[in-house]
Amino acid sequence: MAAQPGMGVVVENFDADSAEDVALLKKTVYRDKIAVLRGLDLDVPGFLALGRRFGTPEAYYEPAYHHPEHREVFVSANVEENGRRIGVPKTGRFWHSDYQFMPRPFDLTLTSPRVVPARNRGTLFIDLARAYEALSPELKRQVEGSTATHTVRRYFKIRPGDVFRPLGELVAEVDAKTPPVTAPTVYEHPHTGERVLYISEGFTESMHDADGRSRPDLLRELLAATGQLDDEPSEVPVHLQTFEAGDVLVWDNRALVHRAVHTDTPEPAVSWRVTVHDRAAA
Ligand code: 7UC
Ligand code: FE
Repeated sequence: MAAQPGMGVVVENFDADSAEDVALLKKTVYRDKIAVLRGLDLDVPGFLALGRRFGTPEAYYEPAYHHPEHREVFVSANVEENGRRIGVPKTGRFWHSDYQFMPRPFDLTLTSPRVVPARNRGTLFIDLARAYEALSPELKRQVEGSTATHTVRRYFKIRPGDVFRPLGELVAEVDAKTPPVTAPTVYEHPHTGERVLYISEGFTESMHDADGRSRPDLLRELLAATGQLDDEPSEVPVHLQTFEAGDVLVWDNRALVHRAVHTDTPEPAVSWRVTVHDRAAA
């Protein structure tokens, strides 16, 4: 394999059957956060098999997202296939980290765009390790010992079968199935040792400081400082990752937040995703 370092490193001639290439790619992803594999030409089983080279895939908890033959493959699509709806349209149009609202977020995300619109293409990323580093000493002091609470509530998608159900009943069901998860605001990345400010505009609903006080002001200030509030200046750059149909993106989901750029025009867009845990459960 050949690669140029930097966020969004492009990798040519990656050999998924080579243990050496897999180990080198993992290192590259933890260091550079995003890798783009070119020219692999994978089908759905091949893409899932590639995911297994990086860890243990976990299927998304909502079946509406599953590929009909391979439940571990999550499908984002705004088109029908042979008159049948496959996957869910317009996913992830908000700053988030995959499964941040679950007790065990995914370590790595692999996506493969299959149909890429001509306009509004790409995915935006912010490096939360870099964001932590860029915080003022005063903000670093304030996040020390604090916790953040995450929930999917605001972005849970109404399923076709939910039509005419009372909203209160749906919200109660979402809360029962995916109760809010509280975790330290900053955690140490197991592979890089970097401190990561693990919050997102989409999923983080509240913060409590080291003394247990609710701190909506601090959460807002941190979201602004990490570049997740539009129109607020921030120290950290937003990275636009572009790709072509058939590429495979592999990213460090625990160190980044991302946001899909979706088209509002009727242009078709389809992508596959496999998410993996790269270590044994604690
Ligand atoms: O439809 C979506 O935007 C999916 C989102 C609520 N969750 C993706 C994830 O992996 O956390
Ligand atoms: Fe996502």
